[in-house]
Amino acid sequence: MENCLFCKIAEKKIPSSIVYEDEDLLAFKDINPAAPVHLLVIPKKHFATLSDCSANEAPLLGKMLALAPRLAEEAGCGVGYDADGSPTGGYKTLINSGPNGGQEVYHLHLHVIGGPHPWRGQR
Ligand code: DGP
Repeated sequence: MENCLFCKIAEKKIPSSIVYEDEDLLAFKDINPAAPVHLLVIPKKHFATLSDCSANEAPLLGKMLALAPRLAEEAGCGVGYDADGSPTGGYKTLINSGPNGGQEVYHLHLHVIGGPHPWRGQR
């Protein structure tokens, strides 16, 4: 889509630090990280918001979500378990939708945010 920042990133017209790519998705580092690990997963196809996706997009949305643990693991913030079985590490997955949802870039994206950060423990 013309004049969409993340479409331009997906088309490599604007540079980004890409960590993953396949035929449907691109993942790259957020330019303004909120934590030591802050990645964005986008579909290459343009959807302005999550609300612009229909049920037909369920496989694509599932693919985006399923990529998050793999990227987190590779970035060193995957969920692990102590010897006593307590969970360690971890990351937050987040999709902002619309102005009241805090969305700034109107191309669907999933945040993957890992490491100690101000939101830890908050919902
Ligand atoms: P959101 O508020 O959910 O729309 O988040 C948009 C994110 O996009 C924000 O965390 C900063 C990031 N961002 C904005 N412009 C660029 C850019 O040009 N490159 C990269 N890598 N990230 C960007």
